[in-house]
Amino acid sequence: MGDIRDAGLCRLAEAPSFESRLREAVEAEQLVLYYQPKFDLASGSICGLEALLRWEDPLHGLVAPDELIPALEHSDLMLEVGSWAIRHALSQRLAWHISGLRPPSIAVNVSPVQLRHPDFVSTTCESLETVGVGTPGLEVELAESVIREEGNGHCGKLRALGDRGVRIAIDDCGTDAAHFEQLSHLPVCELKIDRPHIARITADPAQAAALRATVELAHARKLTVLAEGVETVAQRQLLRALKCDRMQGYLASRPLPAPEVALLLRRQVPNQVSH
Ligand code: G
Ligand code: MN
Repeated sequence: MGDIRDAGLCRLAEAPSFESRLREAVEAEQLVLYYQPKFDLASGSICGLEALLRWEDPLHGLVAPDELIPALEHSDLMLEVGSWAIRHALSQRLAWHISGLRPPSIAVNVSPVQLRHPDFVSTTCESLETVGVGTPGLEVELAESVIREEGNGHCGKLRALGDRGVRIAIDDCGTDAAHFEQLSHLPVCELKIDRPHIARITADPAQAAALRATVELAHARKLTVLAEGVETVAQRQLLRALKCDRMQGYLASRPLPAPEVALLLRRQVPNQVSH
């Protein structure tokens, strides 16, 4: 566009028109959720789905979450889109349930902007009441940095969600044990180890040892450990040997649009039609 003179200096989200077009996209319901399955490492079965926000921008094509989320946080749209994502993911789960499938719980990424809002728990519980199917149907993923910096201040909210059967997962975790002490005060169920750490485990024995220690500490606290961004068979084999519980990544499945998830779930329940 004419007013973007230096593409190197002007990232997509900083373009003057980006925010207003994003606002229009939200109003026109152009944002969609993709779902990336989480797999149990021992059995290979699907044990969860992570909802990931996408925007099919007619001008720039698919806008990735790492560009989209900061733009939403920078505008005042994050609260609205964040609670839409929770409601929409739960409605989708309900729709799969009604069509005879047995959907696992759905994880939704929650921004610190949402977590800080005084109505976050009540809005989430409202969605669970209107479109939830049993428990545990919802998982909330919070970035490790947010938990480290302000987790203690949100303890009451996390407990209130935990009491409603919502699982809390810590996203983008490292493998240093420093934060375990803090986590022991919070109702956390799962640690998701960030992709760069998983990418190194097969080449770097020290990284594999650090992950082994993390898994042991997590299990001692009754937490599950999920490896993110698993891309090779060798990584999966090592993760099994290290007693990691779950995995996510392109090796098993990319994030999928809802109709493809339904096909995948149908294949998981071969006796489905005869019931
Ligand atoms: O921060 P969070 O873990 O929620 O980010 C998930 C992002 O990682 C998604 O955008 C998803 O498309 C991407 N992703 C998921 N699995 C893989 C993978 O195996 N490899 C790579 N490179 N990216 C992945
Ligand atoms: Mn996540």
